[in-house]
Amino acid sequence: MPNKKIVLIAFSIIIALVVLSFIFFFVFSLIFPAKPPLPLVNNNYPISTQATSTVAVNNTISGNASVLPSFRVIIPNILTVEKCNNLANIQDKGKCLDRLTEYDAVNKSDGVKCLAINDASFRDDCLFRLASKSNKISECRKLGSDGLQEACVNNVSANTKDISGCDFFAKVSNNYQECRDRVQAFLVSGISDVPICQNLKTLEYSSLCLLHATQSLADCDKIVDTATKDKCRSLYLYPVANNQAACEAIPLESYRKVCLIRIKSADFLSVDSDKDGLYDWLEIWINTDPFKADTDNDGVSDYNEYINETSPVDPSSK
Ligand SMILES: [Ca+2]
Ligand SMILES: [Ca+2]
Repeated sequence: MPNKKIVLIAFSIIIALVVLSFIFFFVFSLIFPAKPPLPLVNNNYPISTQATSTVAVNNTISGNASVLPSFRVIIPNILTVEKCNNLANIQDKGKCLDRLTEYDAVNKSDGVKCLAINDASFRDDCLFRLASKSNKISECRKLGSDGLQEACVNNVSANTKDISGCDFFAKVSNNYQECRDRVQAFLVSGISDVPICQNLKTLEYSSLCLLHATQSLADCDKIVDTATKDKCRSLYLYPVANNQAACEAIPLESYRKVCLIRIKSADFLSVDSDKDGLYDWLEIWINTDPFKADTDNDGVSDYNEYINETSPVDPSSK
Protein backbone atom coordinates (compact mmCIF):
# COMPACT_ATOMS: atom_id res chain seq x y z
CA MET A 1 0.00 0.00 0.00
CA PRO A 2 2.68 2.58 0.91
CA ASN A 3 4.28 1.87 -2.49
CA LYS A 4 1.03 2.73 -4.17
CA LYS A 5 0.90 5.97 -2.20
CA ILE A 6 4.45 6.89 -3.28
CA VAL A 7 3.62 6.20 -6.93
CA LEU A 8 0.52 8.38 -6.58
CA ILE A 9 2.52 11.25 -5.03
CA ALA A 10 5.25 10.95 -7.68
CA PHE A 11 2.62 10.93 -10.42
CA SER A 12 0.97 14.06 -8.93
CA ILE A 13 4.35 15.82 -8.81
CA ILE A 14 5.00 15.01 -12.49
CA ILE A 15 1.56 16.31 -13.50
CA ALA A 16 2.14 19.47 -11.44
CA LEU A 17 5.55 19.99 -13.09
CA VAL A 18 4.08 19.57 -16.57
CA VAL A 19 1.29 22.06 -15.81
CA LEU A 20 3.79 24.51 -14.28
CA SER A 21 6.09 24.29 -17.30
CA PHE A 22 3.17 25.03 -19.63
CA ILE A 23 2.25 28.07 -17.53
CA PHE A 24 5.90 29.16 -17.52
CA PHE A 25 6.24 28.96 -21.32
CA PHE A 26 2.91 30.71 -21.80
CA VAL A 27 3.97 33.61 -19.54
CA PHE A 28 7.45 33.63 -21.13
CA SER A 29 5.98 33.91 -24.63
CA LEU A 30 3.84 36.84 -23.48
CA ILE A 31 6.82 38.68 -22.01
CA PHE A 32 9.21 37.84 -24.86
CA PRO A 33 7.08 37.45 -27.95
CA ALA A 34 8.55 36.42 -31.30
CA LYS A 35 9.59 39.30 -33.57
CA PRO A 36 6.48 41.50 -33.85
CA PRO A 37 4.82 41.82 -37.25
CA LEU A 38 5.79 44.82 -39.33
CA PRO A 39 3.24 47.61 -39.19
CA LEU A 40 2.51 47.41 -42.90
CA VAL A 41 0.11 44.55 -42.65
CA ASN A 42 -3.03 46.58 -42.20
CA ASN A 43 -5.57 48.28 -44.39
CA ASN A 44 -3.68 51.54 -44.73
CA TYR A 45 -1.59 50.20 -47.50
CA PRO A 46 -2.82 46.74 -48.27
CA ILE A 47 0.65 45.37 -48.82
CA SER A 48 1.93 42.38 -47.00
CA THR A 49 5.64 42.02 -46.43
CA GLN A 50 5.29 38.31 -47.16
CA ALA A 51 6.56 36.81 -50.39
CA THR A 52 3.18 37.03 -52.11
CA SER A 53 3.01 40.83 -51.83
CA THR A 54 3.47 41.88 -55.45
CA VAL A 55 0.85 39.51 -56.65
CA ALA A 56 -1.63 41.20 -54.35
CA VAL A 57 -0.48 44.61 -55.53
CA ASN A 58 -0.78 43.73 -59.20
CA ASN A 59 -4.28 42.43 -58.67
CA THR A 60 -5.34 45.65 -56.99
CA ILE A 61 -4.45 48.07 -59.76
CA SER A 62 -7.50 49.20 -61.66
CA GLY A 63 -7.50 48.54 -65.37
CA ASN A 64 -4.67 46.06 -65.22
CA ALA A 65 -6.11 42.79 -66.45
CA SER A 66 -4.13 40.46 -64.29
CA VAL A 67 -3.36 36.95 -65.43
CA LEU A 68 -3.16 35.77 -61.86
CA PRO A 69 -5.90 33.71 -60.27
CA SER A 70 -7.32 34.57 -56.90
CA PHE A 71 -4.90 32.13 -55.37
CA ARG A 72 -5.74 32.88 -51.79
CA VAL A 73 -9.03 31.09 -51.97
CA ILE A 74 -10.21 30.47 -48.47
CA ILE A 75 -12.28 27.40 -48.04
CA PRO A 76 -14.91 27.89 -45.38
CA ASN A 77 -14.88 25.08 -42.87
CA ILE A 78 -18.56 24.59 -43.44
CA LEU A 79 -18.09 23.46 -47.06
CA THR A 80 -18.78 19.75 -47.57
CA VAL A 81 -19.46 17.52 -50.58
CA GLU A 82 -23.02 17.09 -49.34
CA LYS A 83 -23.59 20.85 -49.16
CA CYS A 84 -22.10 21.33 -52.64
CA ASN A 85 -24.40 18.64 -54.06
CA ASN A 86 -27.40 20.35 -52.51
CA LEU A 87 -26.79 23.58 -54.43
CA ALA A 88 -29.59 24.18 -56.95
CA ASN A 89 -27.51 25.99 -59.57
CA ILE A 90 -25.42 23.50 -61.54
CA GLN A 91 -22.53 25.96 -62.01
CA ASP A 92 -22.41 26.83 -58.31
CA LYS A 93 -22.38 23.13 -57.57
CA GLY A 94 -19.46 22.54 -59.94
CA LYS A 95 -17.42 25.40 -58.52
CA CYS A 96 -18.18 24.32 -54.98
CA LEU A 97 -16.91 20.79 -55.71
CA ASP A 98 -13.87 22.21 -57.53
CA ARG A 99 -12.98 24.28 -54.49
CA LEU A 100 -13.22 21.24 -52.28
CA THR A 101 -11.00 19.26 -54.65
CA GLU A 102 -8.51 22.13 -54.72
CA TYR A 103 -8.46 22.32 -50.95
CA ASP A 104 -7.88 18.60 -50.71
CA ALA A 105 -5.19 18.61 -53.43
CA VAL A 106 -3.24 21.42 -51.77
CA ASN A 107 -3.51 19.78 -48.36
CA LYS A 108 -2.24 16.47 -49.73
CA SER A 109 0.26 18.09 -52.16
CA ASP A 110 -1.42 16.08 -54.90
CA GLY A 111 -0.75 17.66 -58.32
CA VAL A 112 -2.71 14.97 -60.18
CA LYS A 113 -5.78 15.95 -58.17
CA CYS A 114 -5.29 19.59 -59.23
CA LEU A 115 -5.47 18.53 -62.87
CA ALA A 116 -8.85 16.89 -62.20
CA ILE A 117 -10.41 20.28 -61.39
CA ASN A 118 -12.86 21.37 -64.10
CA ASP A 119 -12.74 25.14 -63.66
CA ALA A 120 -9.57 26.42 -65.36
CA SER A 121 -8.96 29.24 -62.87
CA PHE A 122 -9.34 26.92 -59.87
CA ARG A 123 -7.09 24.40 -61.59
CA ASP A 124 -4.35 26.99 -62.12
CA ASP A 125 -4.97 28.28 -58.63
CA CYS A 126 -4.41 24.80 -57.26
CA LEU A 127 -1.17 24.26 -59.25
CA PHE A 128 0.08 27.71 -58.26
CA ARG A 129 -0.49 27.05 -54.59
CA LEU A 130 1.11 23.62 -54.80
CA ALA A 131 4.19 25.02 -56.53
CA SER A 132 4.46 27.77 -53.92
CA LYS A 133 4.07 25.18 -51.17
CA SER A 134 6.74 22.88 -52.61
CA ASN A 135 9.00 25.85 -53.42
CA LYS A 136 10.22 24.11 -56.58
CA ILE A 137 10.78 26.07 -59.79
CA SER A 138 10.18 22.83 -61.73
CA GLU A 139 6.60 22.76 -60.37
CA CYS A 140 6.05 26.32 -61.64
CA ARG A 141 6.73 25.11 -65.18
CA LYS A 142 3.58 22.97 -65.03
CA LEU A 143 1.36 26.04 -64.89
CA GLY A 144 -0.87 26.83 -67.86
CA SER A 145 0.35 30.28 -68.88
CA ASP A 146 3.59 32.24 -69.07
CA GLY A 147 2.18 34.86 -66.65
CA LEU A 148 1.38 32.24 -64.04
CA GLN A 149 4.76 30.57 -64.45
CA GLU A 150 6.49 33.91 -63.96
CA ALA A 151 4.44 34.81 -60.90
CA CYS A 152 5.14 31.37 -59.48
CA VAL A 153 8.90 31.65 -60.07
CA ASN A 154 8.90 35.07 -58.42
CA ASN A 155 7.12 33.64 -55.42
CA VAL A 156 9.27 30.54 -55.07
CA SER A 157 12.52 32.50 -55.51
CA ALA A 158 11.49 34.98 -52.81
CA ASN A 159 10.32 32.19 -50.49
CA THR A 160 13.55 30.26 -50.85
CA LYS A 161 15.68 33.43 -50.97
CA ASP A 162 17.48 31.80 -53.87
CA ILE A 163 18.47 34.33 -56.49
CA SER A 164 19.44 31.59 -58.97
CA GLY A 165 15.73 30.79 -59.42
CA CYS A 166 15.51 34.08 -61.35
CA ASP A 167 17.61 32.50 -64.13
CA PHE A 168 14.22 31.16 -65.29
CA PHE A 169 13.78 34.56 -66.95
CA ALA A 170 15.71 35.88 -69.95
CA LYS A 171 18.59 37.83 -68.46
CA VAL A 172 17.83 40.99 -70.41
CA SER A 173 14.18 41.12 -69.34
CA ASN A 174 12.55 43.34 -66.72
CA ASN A 175 11.25 40.15 -65.15
CA TYR A 176 14.79 39.00 -64.45
CA GLN A 177 15.63 42.31 -62.76
CA GLU A 178 12.37 42.31 -60.82
CA CYS A 179 12.83 38.74 -59.66
CA ARG A 180 16.36 39.47 -58.42
CA ASP A 181 15.27 42.70 -56.74
CA ARG A 182 12.51 40.81 -55.04
CA VAL A 183 14.82 38.12 -53.69
CA GLN A 184 17.26 40.80 -52.53
CA ALA A 185 14.45 42.56 -50.69
CA PHE A 186 13.87 39.39 -48.70
CA LEU A 187 17.57 38.62 -48.17
CA VAL A 188 18.55 41.79 -46.32
CA SER A 189 18.59 41.74 -42.55
CA GLY A 190 20.36 44.73 -41.06
CA ILE A 191 21.22 48.42 -41.34
CA SER A 192 24.43 47.52 -43.18
CA ASP A 193 22.24 46.14 -45.99
CA VAL A 194 20.46 49.47 -46.58
CA PRO A 195 22.77 50.35 -49.56
CA ILE A 196 21.51 47.18 -51.30
CA CYS A 197 17.97 48.51 -50.97
CA GLN A 198 19.00 51.89 -52.38
CA ASN A 199 20.37 50.18 -55.49
CA LEU A 200 17.29 48.13 -56.33
CA LYS A 201 15.71 49.20 -59.59
CA THR A 202 12.21 47.90 -58.87
CA LEU A 203 10.56 50.66 -56.87
CA GLU A 204 8.19 48.64 -54.71
CA TYR A 205 11.00 46.36 -53.65
CA SER A 206 13.16 49.23 -52.48
CA SER A 207 10.44 50.05 -49.90
CA LEU A 208 10.01 46.42 -48.93
CA CYS A 209 13.79 46.00 -48.75
CA LEU A 210 14.10 48.96 -46.41
CA LEU A 211 11.52 47.47 -44.07
CA HIS A 212 13.31 44.14 -44.07
CA ALA A 213 16.71 45.76 -43.47
CA THR A 214 15.37 47.57 -40.40
CA GLN A 215 13.56 46.20 -37.40
CA SER A 216 11.92 49.37 -36.09
CA LEU A 217 11.58 53.14 -36.36
CA ALA A 218 14.65 53.46 -34.12
CA ASP A 219 16.70 51.61 -36.75
CA CYS A 220 15.77 54.25 -39.35
CA ASP A 221 17.63 56.87 -37.32
CA LYS A 222 20.84 54.89 -37.75
CA ILE A 223 20.72 55.42 -41.54
CA VAL A 224 23.21 58.10 -42.63
CA ASP A 225 21.62 59.16 -45.92
CA THR A 226 18.93 61.71 -45.02
CA ALA A 227 16.54 60.93 -47.89
CA THR A 228 16.66 57.20 -47.13
CA LYS A 229 16.25 57.87 -43.42
CA ASP A 230 13.13 59.99 -44.11
CA LYS A 231 11.73 57.30 -46.38
CA CYS A 232 12.36 54.70 -43.70
CA ARG A 233 10.72 56.78 -40.97
CA SER A 234 7.75 57.48 -43.24
CA LEU A 235 7.29 53.78 -43.97
CA TYR A 236 6.99 53.07 -40.26
CA LEU A 237 5.00 56.14 -39.21
CA TYR A 238 2.43 56.18 -42.00
CA PRO A 239 0.53 52.92 -41.35
CA VAL A 240 0.08 53.58 -37.63
CA ALA A 241 -0.77 57.30 -37.85
CA ASN A 242 -4.46 57.65 -37.04
CA ASN A 243 -4.92 61.36 -36.34
CA GLN A 244 -3.90 64.70 -37.84
CA ALA A 245 -0.96 65.30 -35.51
CA ALA A 246 0.47 61.84 -36.20
CA CYS A 247 0.11 62.32 -39.97
CA GLU A 248 1.78 65.72 -39.81
CA ALA A 249 4.77 64.21 -38.01
CA ILE A 250 5.65 62.06 -41.08
CA PRO A 251 8.84 63.33 -42.77
CA LEU A 252 8.04 62.73 -46.47
CA GLU A 253 5.47 65.10 -47.93
CA SER A 254 3.71 62.53 -50.13
CA TYR A 255 3.20 60.17 -47.16
CA ARG A 256 2.10 63.09 -44.99
CA LYS A 257 -0.51 64.33 -47.46
CA VAL A 258 -1.85 60.86 -48.28
CA CYS A 259 -2.06 60.13 -44.56
CA LEU A 260 -4.23 63.21 -44.04
CA ILE A 261 -6.52 62.06 -46.85
CA ARG A 262 -6.65 58.56 -45.40
CA ILE A 263 -7.82 59.57 -41.93
CA LYS A 264 -10.71 61.54 -43.45
CA SER A 265 -11.76 59.13 -46.20
CA ALA A 266 -14.02 56.15 -45.61
CA ASP A 267 -13.14 54.74 -49.02
CA PHE A 268 -9.43 55.51 -48.94
CA LEU A 269 -8.15 52.44 -50.76
CA SER A 270 -9.78 53.58 -53.99
CA VAL A 271 -8.63 57.21 -53.74
CA ASP A 272 -6.59 58.28 -56.79
CA SER A 273 -5.88 61.98 -56.25
CA ASP A 274 -4.18 62.69 -59.58
CA LYS A 275 -6.55 60.37 -61.50
CA ASP A 276 -3.68 58.62 -63.28
CA GLY A 277 -4.97 55.10 -62.56
CA LEU A 278 -2.65 54.37 -59.63
CA TYR A 279 -4.12 54.57 -56.15
CA ASP A 280 -2.57 56.98 -53.66
CA TRP A 281 -1.51 54.20 -51.28
CA LEU A 282 0.38 52.49 -54.10
CA GLU A 283 2.03 55.70 -55.32
CA ILE A 284 3.65 56.42 -51.96
CA TRP A 285 4.84 52.83 -51.81
CA ILE A 286 6.52 53.01 -55.26
CA ASN A 287 7.90 56.54 -54.73
CA THR A 288 5.80 58.32 -57.35
CA ASP A 289 3.94 61.57 -56.64
CA PRO A 290 0.28 60.78 -55.82
CA PHE A 291 -0.67 64.34 -56.84
CA LYS A 292 1.05 64.42 -60.21
CA ALA A 293 0.03 62.06 -63.04
CA ASP A 294 3.49 62.19 -64.67
CA THR A 295 5.98 62.31 -61.82
CA ASP A 296 9.14 62.57 -63.95
CA ASN A 297 7.67 64.92 -66.60
CA ASP A 298 8.68 62.68 -69.52
CA GLY A 299 5.25 62.76 -71.17
CA VAL A 300 4.27 59.21 -70.11
CA SER A 301 1.90 58.85 -67.15
CA ASP A 302 2.90 57.08 -63.96
CA TYR A 303 0.27 54.43 -64.68
CA ASN A 304 1.59 53.67 -68.16
CA GLU A 305 5.16 53.58 -66.91
CA TYR A 306 4.23 51.24 -64.08
CA ILE A 307 2.34 48.90 -66.39
CA ASN A 308 5.03 49.02 -69.10
CA GLU A 309 7.75 48.58 -66.49
CA THR A 310 9.66 51.74 -67.34
CA SER A 311 10.72 53.98 -64.48
CA PRO A 312 8.10 56.60 -63.52
CA VAL A 313 10.78 58.52 -61.59
CA ASP A 314 13.47 58.62 -64.28
CA PRO A 315 12.81 60.79 -67.38
CA SER A 316 15.41 58.88 -69.40
CA SER A 317 13.28 55.75 -69.02
CA LYS A 318 9.90 55.82 -70.82
CA1 LIG B 1 -2.65 58.30 -58.75
CA1 LIG C 1 6.51 59.68 -66.58
